[in-house]
Amino acid sequence: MTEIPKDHPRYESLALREEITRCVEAGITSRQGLIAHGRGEAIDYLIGEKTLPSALEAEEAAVAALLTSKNPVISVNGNTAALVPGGIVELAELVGAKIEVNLFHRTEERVARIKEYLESFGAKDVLGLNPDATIPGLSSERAKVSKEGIFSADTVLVPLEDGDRCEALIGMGKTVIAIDLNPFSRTSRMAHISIVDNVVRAIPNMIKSAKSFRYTRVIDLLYFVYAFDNRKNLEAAVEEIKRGLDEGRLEESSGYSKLSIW
Ligand code: PTJ
Repeated sequence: MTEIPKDHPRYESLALREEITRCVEAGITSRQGLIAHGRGEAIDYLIGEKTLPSALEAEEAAVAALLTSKNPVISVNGNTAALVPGGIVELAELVGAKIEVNLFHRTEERVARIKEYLESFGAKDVLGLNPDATIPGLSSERAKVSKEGIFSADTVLVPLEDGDRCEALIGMGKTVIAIDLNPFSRTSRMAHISIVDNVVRAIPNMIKSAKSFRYTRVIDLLYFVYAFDNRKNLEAAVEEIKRGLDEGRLEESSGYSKLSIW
């Protein structure tokens, strides 16, 4: 582990890298998870490493969808477990969702480690260790699910997903909520509600929303869900990325170094 100085201008980003690396070493996150994390970092940089208004809107709609579902499930992979273990447990409790470990690079040992890790943050009855059902039409290891969890869920929250399972879940008639920094990914395009935000900001925002919705009527929650337009929301995220790039290019030279001979 590298000790990151607290006054480093990129402290938060570097500290997350340390955490995810630690979780690879602890057998929680896959090595491939590091590559996925780097891809996420690059896009996060482009959106200014902040929650966009469009993402906040998607996060509220997602919480409303979870709260109005009969059997909502939060699917957890190695990256999510590393980055927001406590947040997942708190959100699941607030919205009445089950937690199921579901991995692309599945090994029984890693599922058990993630389950144990989530339990150390207070999770109870984490599913995924003994899958007894299969998602039809999906050939990856992600197809292995539990009957009482993802298989029978009406709504599934899938942070850092791959497009194939997203498509398969939608094919099963489920409402799918994705958290994916990439608004161009197949997952983001396909999900019903796509949250283009870093999972480390999205989950705390969703916890806040869930608390603020505590006394909201079901009819009003449903309004949030039905009023949400995923395509429009994704377009807003792409516009924000374009704006960020333009502003970056036009920005005055402050912050840039020049060679003294110039
Ligand atoms: O733990 P496993 O075995 O299930 O494997 C998990 C990974 C993430 C390795 C696996 O699902 C995978 O390969 O995912 P992809 O296809 O690389 O997709 C990950 C998506 O998540 C990409 O679009 C990334 O931009 C995005 N992403 C990466 N980090 C974050 C993120 N989105 C939100 N928050 C992040 N911190």
